[in-house]
Amino acid sequence: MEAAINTLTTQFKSYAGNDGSASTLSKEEFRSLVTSQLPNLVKNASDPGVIDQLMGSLDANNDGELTFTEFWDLIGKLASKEGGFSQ
Ligand SMILES: [Ca+2]
Ligand SMILES: [Ca+2]
Repeated sequence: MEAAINTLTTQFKSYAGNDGSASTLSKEEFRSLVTSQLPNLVKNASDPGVIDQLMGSLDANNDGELTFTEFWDLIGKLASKEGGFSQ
């Protein structure tokens, strides 16, 4: 689990650092992360509408950027689904 946490935080920082705030994901950074890191778990990630909707559902404070905590909600949901856990 420590390795998984390390991967998640390292990858988040790597994508978040591409533009604007280095600690949050813009929509473009989010799209880039999802299409390259979660291509099988997020269906139709290349569809801009899918990314818009997903970003909107995760962006709790509606500032157009995802903090790690906001992004984490997606990981929790995907992991629960993958593991067959009820949500
Ligand atoms: Ca950023
Ligand atoms: Ca936000």
